[in-house]
Amino acid sequence: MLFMIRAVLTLLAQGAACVYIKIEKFDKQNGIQIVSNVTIIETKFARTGVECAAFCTNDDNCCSASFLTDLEQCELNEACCPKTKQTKVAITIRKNHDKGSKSGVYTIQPTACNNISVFCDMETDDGGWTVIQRRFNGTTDFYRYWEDYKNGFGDISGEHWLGNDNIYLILKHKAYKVRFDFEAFTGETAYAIYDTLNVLDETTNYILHISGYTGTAGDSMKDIDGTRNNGLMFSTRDRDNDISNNSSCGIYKRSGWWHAWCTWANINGIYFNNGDNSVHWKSWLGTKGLRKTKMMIKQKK
Ligand SMILES: [Ca+2]
Repeated sequence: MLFMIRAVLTLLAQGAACVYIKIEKFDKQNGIQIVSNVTIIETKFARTGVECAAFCTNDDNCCSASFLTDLEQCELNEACCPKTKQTKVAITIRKNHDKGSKSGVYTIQPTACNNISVFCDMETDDGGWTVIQRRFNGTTDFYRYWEDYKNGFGDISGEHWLGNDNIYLILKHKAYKVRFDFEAFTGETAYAIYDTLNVLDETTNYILHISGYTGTAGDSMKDIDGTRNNGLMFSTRDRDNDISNNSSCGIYKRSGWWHAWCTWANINGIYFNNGDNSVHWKSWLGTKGLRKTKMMIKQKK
């Protein structure tokens, strides 16, 4: 058998219609979920935490599930398959821990009946990171319009933008930090972590809140004047919400971003370019184009 089956429990008690368990298909050799086909191959119903636990306990391939006793909700944790218990009021059922610690595509449920496929990075910085953006070979065009950035684009298991609506939904209920990872074409690497990240909904044009930099790449969440990208709206080539009166940063930088005038953090720029519209993190290597970028989030402890 080339594949193994792993159950991922995403149960919610908010109305019976939303209560189910999904069993998803994984590649046995590398632990990556098979997403090209239909990934949900079986759906079961559960009414209580005991039932939730029993499903997982009785299934040799079950990874983990948790039942929140205060909310009477049974769910997969907000982001990636948990390595550690997230809350004192949760019963966590966890088995086959090694299977649950592989990077790959997982389905998460930030709100009832709202599933999002995400790539989980389980290796970097203790794992458990939900990837928002990833580039590593230039095969996906990032010079896109508002609707594309709103809904997300690319291949979740490859280069992609998760989508502003999805980012908003994930960040909505709990506190998150964000990590950026970079690799130059020379092979050098650097990272930047911001202790706080939040993104508001589309009615605000996805206003960004980001603060608390640490890392090795420097803080590039600002523009040439030093104006912070914090507090600003999202802009794309067809929606100019930046603070530059005489130009459109979405066009000038060839990227969707929370542009000020415009940004030092142009990770959605043009791949294989150098200069103002390249994929760059200016505080690290200026406007030299980068080979790999990754933007990912994790719940704060
Ligand atoms: Ca403008």
